[in-house]
Amino acid sequence: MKITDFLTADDVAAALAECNAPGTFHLKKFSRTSGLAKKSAEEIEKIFAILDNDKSGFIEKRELKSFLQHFCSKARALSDSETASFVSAGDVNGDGRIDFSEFQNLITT
Ligand SMILES: [Ca+2]
Repeated sequence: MKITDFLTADDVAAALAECNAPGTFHLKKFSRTSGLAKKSAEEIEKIFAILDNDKSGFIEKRELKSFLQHFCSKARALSDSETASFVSAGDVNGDGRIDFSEFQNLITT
């Protein structure tokens, strides 16, 4: 299963176009445009499991680097500063990684 199975191709293409230039990735904008923000808790759980590549139960910074490639294999990698802002925006308990409830809050609020 892929994340794009939960979204429409047009919405994914629009979301990727908005952050094509390095340094322009903003998760909330991406979530709204791609439709991620409107997914149900069950769907977000499946999406989280896909992003948690090593099945640790957390999304770590190294897994975030390839975030955009889950939407298009040719998409760019996120930069260190983009992954750092991704984590700092969502990491409520300060452990340096994103758990499921943090991820859900990040993309839906
Ligand atoms: Ca992980």
